[in-house]
Amino acid sequence: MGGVKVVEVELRRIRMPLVAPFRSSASSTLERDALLLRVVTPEAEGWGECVAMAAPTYTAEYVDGAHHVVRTHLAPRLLAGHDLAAVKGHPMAKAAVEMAVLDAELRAAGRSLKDHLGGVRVEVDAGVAVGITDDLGALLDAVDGYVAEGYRRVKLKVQPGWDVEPVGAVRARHPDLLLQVDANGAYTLADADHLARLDAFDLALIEQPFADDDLLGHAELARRLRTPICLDESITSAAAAAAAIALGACGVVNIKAGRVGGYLEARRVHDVCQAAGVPVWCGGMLETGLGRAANLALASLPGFTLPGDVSASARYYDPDLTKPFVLHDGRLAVPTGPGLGVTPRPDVLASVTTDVERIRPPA
Ligand code: NPG
Repeated sequence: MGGVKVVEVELRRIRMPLVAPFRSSASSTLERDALLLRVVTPEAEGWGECVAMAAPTYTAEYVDGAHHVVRTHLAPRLLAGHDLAAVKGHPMAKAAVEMAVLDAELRAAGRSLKDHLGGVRVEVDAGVAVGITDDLGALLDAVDGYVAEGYRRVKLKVQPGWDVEPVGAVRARHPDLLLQVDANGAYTLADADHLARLDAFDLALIEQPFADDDLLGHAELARRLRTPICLDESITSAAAAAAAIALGACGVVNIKAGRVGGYLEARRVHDVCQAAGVPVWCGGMLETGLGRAANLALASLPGFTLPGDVSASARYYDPDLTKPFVLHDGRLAVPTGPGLGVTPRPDVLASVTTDVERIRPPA
């Protein structure tokens, strides 16, 4: 993102109904209230999607806050040609700005995000995240449906009171399924013996069992469990990944560009993990087709050896904002066109937009 001239930044809020509600220990969502960015350069325009949710329950960021920091601090700096690194924190807001600028630059250069990041795969295995349900029957029905659709990996959300029993029930019904769980930090080290009961189910990993700053707790748990520990919220940068790996706090890393401040830092997290022999996978944040396209580009890098939370559009949206991503034999094609390789469909975009604001450099 070196010295590109941006002449306009558009901030657009959208509200998209979810195909099915999504519930975890960190959030409960019926519709996606998201911030989109469109940047205009003399040569092209580019789209960015901010993954911050309505409430600050996953990490500290939330969509109104991200909107404010883009409008007040990031867009003016971008339009003035200044570095965004001077602004502390706000990785999801920065990632959205970077995504839009990268898209514009790559479109002007006729180069795909996949090639720019160093992607090597033309398609990636699709995984799906299944939220907490009202009862076991609803969970088993949901998992059966996704397995029938061809998903190659299932992740179950867990929390205290919803763990050993539902995970055991899914495992009994699907003995060979690539299965993993995600706690979004809902446990503490005092739960270690209880969590060790999950070892019976041959899980690929347990994701973020403890609070994001508890690297030592995760390292202790890793010594007590056979199931590999994967970190999500804890991994805020390539430096954080290096520290977590050195401490023995994780054997697997979930990479989300929004959480680490952008796709370029996400690639650096990938590089750190690959050098350490730590497998990575691409997380998801209920992205529209724009973010989904970028996630597919990221997931095409060589170190992404585990299926991620990159699902078909239909898992979340109908219609999607872009041409829908569809499963073919449990896989999704990585876009190959310039930039993200996709753009919003004007009719859908118009129908989901709740607010638009354009910022230009001061005259
Ligand atoms: O498939 O996009 C997806 C969602 C995958 O479970 C998923 N995301 O904690 O990883 C997570 C969770 C999440 C969703 C977190 C929304 C924050 C917001």
